[in-house]
Amino acid sequence: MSMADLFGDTFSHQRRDEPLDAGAVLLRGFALMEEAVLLPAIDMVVAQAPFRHLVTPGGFRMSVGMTNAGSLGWVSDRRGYRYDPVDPLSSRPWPAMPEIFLRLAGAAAAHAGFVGFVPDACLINRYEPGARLSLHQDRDERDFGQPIVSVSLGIPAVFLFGGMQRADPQIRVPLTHGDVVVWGGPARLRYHGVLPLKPDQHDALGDCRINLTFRRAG
Ligand code: MD3
Ligand code: FE
Repeated sequence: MSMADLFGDTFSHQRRDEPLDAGAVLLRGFALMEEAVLLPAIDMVVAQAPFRHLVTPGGFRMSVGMTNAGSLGWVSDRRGYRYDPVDPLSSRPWPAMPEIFLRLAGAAAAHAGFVGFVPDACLINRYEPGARLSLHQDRDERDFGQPIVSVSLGIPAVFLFGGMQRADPQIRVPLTHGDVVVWGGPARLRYHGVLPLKPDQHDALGDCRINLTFRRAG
C-alpha cells in the first residue's frame, strides 16, 4: 500500500522527505495542501490572542512575536519560562487549538513514526525581518519522549540545528513556506535556533515568517 493510500492523499501532494537526524524528518511542502484552511485558523487565534514580544528571565525583549493556542501556552517573563493555561495579556484561557492544527500535527507526526501524537500546546512565532531566535533547547515540556512538530509559513528562514551541547557544531537548514519538521528521538533535545531573517516578500503572508510548534507540554 502506498503512502498516498495510507494518508488518504490529503498530505501526500508533491513532497520529498529528508531525514535530518535519528527521529527528525523534514517533510518539505507537507502543509501546502491545507494552506487555505490553516492561514484563516491562525488569523482566528491571533484575533483572540495577539502576538506580543515576551521578556526573557534576563530582561531582554525577544525579537520574535509570540502567541499560543491550546490548553497550555508557552510564556516567558522575569520569573522564568513555563507553560501556562492562561494568557497573561487577557487573563483568559488561550484560544482553543483549531481542528486543522491537530489534524496537520497528527498527520505529520504519524508520517515520521509517532502515531497518536495529540498536542496540547501550539506556540506561534512571528518573525519580521531582522528577528532571530538564539540557540536554545526546548525542555519545558513534561515528556521528552513526545516529539515537537514545526510548521514554517511565509518568507524563508535559515534554521540552525546543533548538538547536545551549546558549543557543538551546527548545520544550517533552509526552511520555506509549507515545510514541516518532526523532531523526536535523540533530536528532541538538540540545541537549535534561527538566524536573523532577511527581508523578503511572500504572496500570502507579506514580509513575515510564521512558525507553528506543536507540543505535548503537560
Ligand atoms: C529541534 N522555533 O519555538 S522550529 C521554538 O522556527 C523554536 O520558530 C523555531 O525553536 C522557529 O522553540 C524553530 C523547529 C524546531 C522546534 C523545536 C525543536 C526544532 C526543534 C525542538 C527540539 C529540536
Ligand atoms: Fe525551540
